[in-house]
Amino acid sequence: MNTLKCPKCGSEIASSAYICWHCGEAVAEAADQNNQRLLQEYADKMRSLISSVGSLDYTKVAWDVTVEQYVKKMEKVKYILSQPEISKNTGERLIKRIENFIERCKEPLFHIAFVGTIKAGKSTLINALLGRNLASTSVTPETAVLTKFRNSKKDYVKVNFYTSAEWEQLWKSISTNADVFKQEYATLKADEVKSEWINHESIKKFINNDDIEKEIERWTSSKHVEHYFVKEVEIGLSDFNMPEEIVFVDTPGLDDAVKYRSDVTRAYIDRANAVFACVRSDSLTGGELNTLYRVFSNSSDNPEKVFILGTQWDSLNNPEKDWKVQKAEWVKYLSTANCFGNVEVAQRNIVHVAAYLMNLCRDYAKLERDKIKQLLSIAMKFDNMDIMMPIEIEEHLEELMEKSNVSEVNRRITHDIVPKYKEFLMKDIVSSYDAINKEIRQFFEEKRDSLNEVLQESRKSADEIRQSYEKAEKELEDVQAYREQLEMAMNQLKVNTDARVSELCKTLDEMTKTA
Ligand SMILES: Nc1nc2c(ncn2[C@@H]2O[C@H](COP(=O)(O)OP(=O)(O)O)[C@@H](O)[C@H]2O)c(=O)[nH]1
Ligand SMILES: [Mg+2]
Repeated sequence: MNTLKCPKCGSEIASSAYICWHCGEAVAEAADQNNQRLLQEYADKMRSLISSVGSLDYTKVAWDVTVEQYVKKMEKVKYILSQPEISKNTGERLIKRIENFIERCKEPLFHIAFVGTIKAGKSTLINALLGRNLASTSVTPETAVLTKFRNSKKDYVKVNFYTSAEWEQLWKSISTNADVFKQEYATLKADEVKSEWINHESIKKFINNDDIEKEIERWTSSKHVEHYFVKEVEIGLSDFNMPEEIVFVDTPGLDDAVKYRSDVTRAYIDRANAVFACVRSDSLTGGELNTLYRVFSNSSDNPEKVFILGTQWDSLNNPEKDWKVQKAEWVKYLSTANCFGNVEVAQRNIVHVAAYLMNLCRDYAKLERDKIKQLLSIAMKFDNMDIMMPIEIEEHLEELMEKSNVSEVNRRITHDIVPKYKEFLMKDIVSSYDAINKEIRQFFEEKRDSLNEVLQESRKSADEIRQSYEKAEKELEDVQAYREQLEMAMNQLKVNTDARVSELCKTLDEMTKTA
């Protein structure tokens, strides 16, 4: 790039620049007065933009100086992008991305997302990890709301609601065959309470330990009408056995009949710092593989943060034998370069789990008859325990809990993720910052190219005007010349005629004289 020094502030700028972008001084020579006026106008605008950007009130990021620098820079870019001349049509998407980035930089939170299709067993697993049933589970699709769990001194539930614009988008995205959704929405007479909850400001309630289950159910369970209008729930737990910065996130299914909700999950995969993708251990279908490929494509810098869980392992006819066959298949598909990259990591990060079995064992003392029966039928699948009667379950409880493999999932979190979470988090922020920077550069390059096109166009039209003016002038000259020729001819004619007339008169004179 050819550069020159700004005569005012001395900064180096491109020699093709019109205005110094450090101080706003007009540095180009204007062709005429009109251009001089325009240049001055833009230099004034630039100066005022530079001074407003300089005095912006930045979001404070107390936990890391580098991240704070990133936030400052992004807030400047956001301010510039928000100028009406720039934001028109194209800038808004980029502004949204920048806002999300700034938001995630505010706190050093490490999100562990549990994703997968509806009924894969995500919520049941979260309950097994939490040690109590807090996430709603059911045979019908249940988790429609992004639900976050994190450590807190006092238990609380914080609820965020959809804005009317978001609700409008959500409503439009309901698939035509979402009969169950529509039916339940009508049965619960949700439309009648809609206006009460849409645009509602967020609610944060501190709760006594025993009441928290009811409170969570009220906002997240499909049995309660309010859940339709809830966008996100955050649950603070005093017995959440993880560092303060770790957040578990239960997500709506990726095949939710309300596309808006599954899109939220899809977008969330990009935000998550580690992903536990839940797939029923008996079914790795094409659709699920596609989801897994997407998960990997968003974690390409570190596939070790992706775990594929073969859920509901106890549902296999012969869990131990059948899973061996299944897992060999999964490893084959998922050790490719676009996934785990090698067989060893795939072997390690594909883990089977039977969360429901874990929860039944955990709550054994309070189980009702039908649940005891379920537990028995699962326990009977393990030949080595030789369990035939309900009474025999009790002495094998520890063993059954170990079989559920929940402790292994827990170990992955506490051994493979927690000790390295700060390092992972910084890497994620840096790579997300780089990605946004790239997009910003691209945006401005495109903007510059399209402005250049406009400039070329207007130059071209100026040329055209000049050409047609020249043409008209030339035509005028031609007309002038023609007129002159005509005049000459006329004069000649007149002279000739005059001569002829006087000749005629002379002849007539002569004739009359002789007559
Ligand atoms: N047998 C068995 N059933 C499970 C297991 N995990 C979940 N389920 C059942 O599968 C259904 C859906 O589970 P849920 O956790 O709500 O799935 P989600 O939609 O992925 O959150 C429920 O009826 C659960 O009881 C498991 O490990 N074993
Ligand atoms: Mg769920």
